[in-house]
Amino acid sequence: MMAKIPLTESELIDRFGPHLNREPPGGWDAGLEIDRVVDTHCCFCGQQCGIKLKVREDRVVGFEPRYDFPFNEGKLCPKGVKRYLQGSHPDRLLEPMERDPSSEKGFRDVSWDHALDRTTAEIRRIQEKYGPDSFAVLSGVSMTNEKCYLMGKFARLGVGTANLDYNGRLCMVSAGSAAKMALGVDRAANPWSDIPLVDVIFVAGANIAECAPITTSYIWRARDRGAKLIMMDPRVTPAARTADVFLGLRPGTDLAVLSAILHILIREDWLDHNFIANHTNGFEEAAATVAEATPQWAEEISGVPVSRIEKAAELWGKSGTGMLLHARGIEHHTKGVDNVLACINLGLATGRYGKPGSGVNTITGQGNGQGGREHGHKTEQLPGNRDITNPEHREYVASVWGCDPDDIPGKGLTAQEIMNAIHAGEIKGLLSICINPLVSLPDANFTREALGKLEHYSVIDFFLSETAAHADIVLPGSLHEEDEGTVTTLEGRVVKINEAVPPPGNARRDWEIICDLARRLERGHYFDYTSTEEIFEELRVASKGGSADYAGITWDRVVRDQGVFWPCPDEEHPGTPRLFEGGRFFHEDGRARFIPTPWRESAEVPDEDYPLYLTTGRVISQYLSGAQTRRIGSLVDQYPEPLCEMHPNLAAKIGVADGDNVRVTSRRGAMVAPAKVVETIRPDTVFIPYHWPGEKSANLMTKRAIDPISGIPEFKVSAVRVEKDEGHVDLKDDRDLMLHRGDD
Ligand SMILES: Nc1nc2c(c(=O)[nH]1)N[C@H]1C(S)=C(S)[C@@H](COP(=O)(O)OP(=O)(O)OC[C@H]3O[C@@H](n4cnc5c(=O)[nH]c(N)nc54)[C@H](O)[C@@H]3O)O[C@H]1N2
Ligand SMILES: Nc1nc2c(c(=O)[nH]1)N[C@H]1C(S)=C(S)[C@@H](COP(=O)(O)OP(=O)(O)OC[C@H]3O[C@@H](n4cnc5c(=O)[nH]c(N)nc54)[C@H](O)[C@@H]3O)O[C@H]1N2
Ligand code: SF4
Ligand SMILES: [Mo]
Repeated sequence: MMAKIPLTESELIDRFGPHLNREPPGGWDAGLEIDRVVDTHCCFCGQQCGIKLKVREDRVVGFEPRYDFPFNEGKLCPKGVKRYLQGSHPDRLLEPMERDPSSEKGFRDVSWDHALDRTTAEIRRIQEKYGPDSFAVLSGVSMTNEKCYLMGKFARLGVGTANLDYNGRLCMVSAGSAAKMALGVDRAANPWSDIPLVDVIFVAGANIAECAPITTSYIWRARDRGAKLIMMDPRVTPAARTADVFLGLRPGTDLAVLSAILHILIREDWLDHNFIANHTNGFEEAAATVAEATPQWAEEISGVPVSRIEKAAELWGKSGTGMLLHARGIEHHTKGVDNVLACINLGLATGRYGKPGSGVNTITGQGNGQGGREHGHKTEQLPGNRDITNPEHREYVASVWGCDPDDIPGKGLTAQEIMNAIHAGEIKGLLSICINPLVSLPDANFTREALGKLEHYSVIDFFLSETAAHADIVLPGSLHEEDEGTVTTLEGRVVKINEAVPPPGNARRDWEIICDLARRLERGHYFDYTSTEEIFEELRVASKGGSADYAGITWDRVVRDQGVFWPCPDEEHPGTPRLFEGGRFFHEDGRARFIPTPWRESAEVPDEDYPLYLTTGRVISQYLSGAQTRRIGSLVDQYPEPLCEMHPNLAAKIGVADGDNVRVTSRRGAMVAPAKVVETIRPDTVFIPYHWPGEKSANLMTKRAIDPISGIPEFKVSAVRVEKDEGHVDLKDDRDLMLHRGDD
């Protein structure tokens, strides 16, 4: 047997990028005549700003903002401005590749026939030997609704595995589970045009200015009208610097503060009794659960002074309109679902649903984080946000797909559980598209070990991501601008992505690759599409009657009306920008549920050996695992490497100055990063952005503990030690790990 010795990650970077794409002065399009300008949307965050791509000779050479798209009205953030540099990037994958340790790149180019046949042969071999669920599929929601829907159907009917999940498991699932449990539907309650109407805004665990930059301008419009701002974060983020009340809590203690706020609302009778009586169930149980949650108790747990908790409760309780916006700061926890339920309880107690300027909303993160979590991408879900364990739902979707309900596998494992099962040797094969788990899952050393155990791994991407570097087969898929389709923005607005250029070289559109794989698996009859619009037409039917109902949405309407908000059950329906009007929720009885959320600790809290909190997140110029933004020169220049944010008191205690290297160690792993000494963080907490791989990965230290309901990992709380360091951390050598792989 020839051992498979891949290149190490640093060797791969030397030979295979990331290289930086830099613009010449004035931009690539300076002085060029442009063939066409294509209206589309940014490929990055869930705000989906409208942009125009400038095309010359089938290459994207520049961009312009779109002033006609009502959400951003021409405003963009630094990533949107430079996103167009990906297509012409020297790292763009142009040929299918197969692992070849003897070649300089670690891979050799192969034909599409060979790459697809080997993938299907491995799917068959592994499933025959170990059972259908031993081959897993991981997918991602930077992709259009059409591709997300297709991946759900492909995993179930093409591969025939229950083990399909997606990167929203690392992102949106705590908010989604809580909203479905309490309100019966998983979507923001309001269009963003409601934000300027608020009297009070409560932002819980969201770095709005850096991660939802355009939302900042909506908040400024409310502030111009005199709206008050409450921010809850262990860091004084840029928007928090302007807050009326800043709740600077210990990571992982939101539930205590939120419970104390409900306690005060009840104590002071700042409640909407009519709303509670007519539109909700379960208030008494929720009230009983917070009976002991006094502000003094919450101060002890969270470190937030009683006076601030009282002030926040008063602002929330006494203002006319009010909106609560939350994001991963409260959701990336083993109690992420409970944290969101506690926010919803505050909204229900004050009757803040279904009215202009009032609501509790998650700020969806990923580009198609909303649409991609509706149409059967999640292991527990079928299109229209149906439930894969519900016999009626299975029957309906089977009737649309033309299969027997028994042909649709059941609920499988969630993303982190899939990686655990790979590590345990229970899952032997993997196909992934649009996800970079080696950088984005917690406990990166564990993920690396797991990847080394796979008997077969095929990946579809347009760059060789750090995870793709561990693949046996790499299939060059399509960039955002190389295909068309729809995405659903963080507001629940379905918008159109337009193709600007065809895929370059021998790269193919993602959906065509998937359909070709299905044909080779002899399941082609289910995947007989000739265009993405045909996939959308099927999605409309499959979603009909589900809570995420797209039946009345057509591509024509989406283009004509600058987007359509779901639910939209028929073509005459105007769409639904604001949910719950008239106090009607999506449960069968029309009522929302208060769900009690008793206090509990995070999975790991600081102790003598690991005395500090590590929390992780983002910076404005980088996106997610960085596979895309670490290749764009001007974005890298803005924030070239991860820095460890710490308070001057902590810096003094461990004897470091700004810029000195510190070693951050948890029970899982360690990294070295320069200290960034700032007064805007709690002295017991350090913050490291997670956009980098290898020895620069914040996920070397994070923990695989997940929320029992949503399955989201606890990215926001780890216990660490921080020391001054001059040195360098050695990664486990992945060559040793890869020697275990025995399929050739
Ligand atoms: N620039 C940029 N923008 C992005 C992205 C990106 O990668 N880069 N990604 C997009 C995606 S997919 C997502 S999910 C969103 C994420 O958007 P956000 O959730 O806003 O971003 P994060 O940085 O993950 O975390 C938000 C804040 O949570 C705080 N926090 C940490 N621990 C706690 C805690 O225990 N409680 C509270 N209340 N706060 C805590 C952090 O200090 C941080 O300021 O951004 C989207 N937009
Ligand atoms: N420590 C820590 N870890 C975190 C977080 C955190 O706050 N802290 N945040 C978590 C969150 S909220 C998220 S959303 C995840 C994100 O984690 P990932 O989803 O793993 O990150 P991405 O960078 O989006 O990876 C997407 C990959 O797919 C490719 N890709 C993008 N679009 C397409 C497409 O249309 N087609 C194909 N074929 N490929 C495509 C990109 O090149 C990239 O390689 O990370 C999570 N990890
Ligand atoms: S990353 Fe988000 S805020 Fe920035 S331009 Fe793209 S969609 Fe807009
Ligand atoms: Mo995310």
